Amino acid sequence: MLRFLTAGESHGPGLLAIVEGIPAGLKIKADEIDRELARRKQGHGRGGRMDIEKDKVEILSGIRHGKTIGTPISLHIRNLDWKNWRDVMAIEKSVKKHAKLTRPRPGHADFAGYLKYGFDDIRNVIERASARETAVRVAVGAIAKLLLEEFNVSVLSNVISIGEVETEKLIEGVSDKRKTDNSKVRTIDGKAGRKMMEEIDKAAEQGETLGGLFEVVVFGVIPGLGNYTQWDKRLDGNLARALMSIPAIKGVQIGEGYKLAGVYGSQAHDELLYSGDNGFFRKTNKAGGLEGGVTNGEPVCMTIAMKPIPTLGRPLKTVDLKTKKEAKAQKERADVCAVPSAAVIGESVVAIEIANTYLEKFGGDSIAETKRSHKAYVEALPS
Ligand code: EPS
Repeated sequence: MLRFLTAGESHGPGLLAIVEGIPAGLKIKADEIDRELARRKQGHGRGGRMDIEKDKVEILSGIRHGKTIGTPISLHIRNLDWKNWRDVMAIEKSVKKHAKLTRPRPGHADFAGYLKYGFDDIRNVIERASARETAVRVAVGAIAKLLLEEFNVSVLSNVISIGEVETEKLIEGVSDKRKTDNSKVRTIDGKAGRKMMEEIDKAAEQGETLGGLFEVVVFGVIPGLGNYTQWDKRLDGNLARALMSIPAIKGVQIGEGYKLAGVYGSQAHDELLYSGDNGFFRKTNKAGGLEGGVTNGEPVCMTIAMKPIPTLGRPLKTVDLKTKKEAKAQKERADVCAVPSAAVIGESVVAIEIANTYLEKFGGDSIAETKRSHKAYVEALPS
């Protein structure tokens, strides 16, 4: 099965991931990973840091002559901003004195991390709590996406709202990669996209930040991924965990989620139909492609809620941890809105979870072996 760890501080020398479980024979080019990294970096409302970083992956192991060889894949992304932080983030004891961060931002990991570790400098918390880590997770997700391509599965996203500006929902459950990639707020709805950008500019002028909603949809999945026989094999649970682990994510809905809580059962479920031409089919997908924690053959659809970033131009009240006096929360360079980037990160973590279910179900030390087993299963599915 697929597993990975990441390491690296936001302003340290770089980010690392070690990925284990990708079968041998998968074609991978660094450019394909870089393309995903570039998608994550973009978006109206990103801060100054994104002008500094290039986000190019260096592959250190696991790939030979363009193909995986079944060994752990190690990935490295350099932080180009590191050169500006050599002293503050020095590995060895620094000769220079550095001001300590002691004014936690409400909504950030600052205060909880200070209590948990007993630090006297919030810098030790924020370097790893930072969403910078997601760059290397997107690199892992890019590999998962390449694996899924072998099975004609694609994972796409679409921003549905930023602040109070919502799309008209005409595209619910569908994403058009070309349109979302061309949108600076990663939305398929051009008109709403323009309003979202205005909303972000307005927030920036006021020293504010904005969150929003985005959907992630998995197209082309076969039925039977995930498992209802044990709690930790239920795919809906694993998708929710993966998505909730993205910084600033506060909610994950599968299918029509919250709406289903308020309607009769007869209106909440997707009736099963059968025709000679189509075999089994549904007219609706309120379940978001998952029943019992198992894919049912419909696209897997999730809606994800991101809170506004806690680093404000006009900071909230806090308490200085050293003096215990009321203070304004510390200001850091930050993004005004990172919902478009979060959508790409959402695609990536979902791709990792879905790729894992393919490997769990079909196994195989080589892609050829995984594909043989997949083909046999698909051919034997009742039609
Ligand atoms: C982040 C703060 C900003 C963001 C960063 C996440 O970085 P900095 O403090 O260097 O300005 O740009 O996001 C990234 C670096 C990234 O690659 O997405 C934070 O505090 O979480």
